[in-house]
Amino acid sequence: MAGVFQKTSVCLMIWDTPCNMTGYFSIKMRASRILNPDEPDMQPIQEHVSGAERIILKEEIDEISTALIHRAQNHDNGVPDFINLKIQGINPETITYVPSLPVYLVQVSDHIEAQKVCKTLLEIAGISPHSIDHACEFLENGDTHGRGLAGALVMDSSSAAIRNPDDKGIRATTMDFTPSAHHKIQEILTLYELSHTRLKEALVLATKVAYAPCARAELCYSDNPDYHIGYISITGKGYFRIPYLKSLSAKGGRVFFVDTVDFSWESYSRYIRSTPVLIDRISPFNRNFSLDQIV
Ligand code: PML
Ligand code: MG
Repeated sequence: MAGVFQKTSVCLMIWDTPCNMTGYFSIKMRASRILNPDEPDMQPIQEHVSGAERIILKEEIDEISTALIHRAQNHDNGVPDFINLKIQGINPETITYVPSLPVYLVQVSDHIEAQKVCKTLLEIAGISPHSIDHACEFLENGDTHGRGLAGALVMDSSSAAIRNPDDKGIRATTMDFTPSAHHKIQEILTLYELSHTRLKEALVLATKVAYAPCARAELCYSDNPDYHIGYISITGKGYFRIPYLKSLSAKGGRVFFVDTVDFSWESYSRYIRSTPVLIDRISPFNRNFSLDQIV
């Protein structure tokens, strides 16, 4: 039956001690629905509804599982008919611990200024004008069919060549804050009145991507139609959060800029998808950052 929640699949894999001495578990939720349930003769068309993931301690599994299933069923994108929840122990030897990127809250008054700051920052990061134009054009208009990409485009920072081998976007997954860093970021977000935003999830993703082999920078416009905020992150420099970056009609998405020298899709994609990365220290937040301070 259309639009009726049908199924939750839970897949629990416990990695026993001594491998899991730190007690961390990856928990991933994906919710989708069939768009053509009343057409049994046709191939089912599955639409993504929502997804989220955390890296948590064993004692948090019950609470976070419930929260993620609740989130899956209460999303603006609609009611799912399939929810997949996967919980997997993490071998502690595979975890990379990093500090979060320093955050710069950029002050701009409109979209034109936001775009100017964006281009200046990407130039400072060493991205060629050609690659900047291609990336902005892609996030504005989507692919040749006018569609946004599920996952990110990986682009050569000088030639604008696309490194994704199969026209599919790559999703950065398996990353989070440690419990104490999580507590700290919540405190900072409350102080800056940013708790209601998407900054926390975006910062953890941008930080992981910034530490990837050959990473240079990232450009993100939210793919949520009602969210106009975007960011540039630059490896070794920070997360520059820019209001009005996205035009109202933009498709949105992410572009990861990489250096070509020594680039290997195999090791890059393995890191982006599956190396567990935990932020264990929160770097400073800087308010009222403006173009004058950049040029
Ligand atoms: C923020 O700093 O508020 C997040 C900006 C990018 C959001 C990307 C998304 O929609 O997930
Ligand atoms: Mg999104």
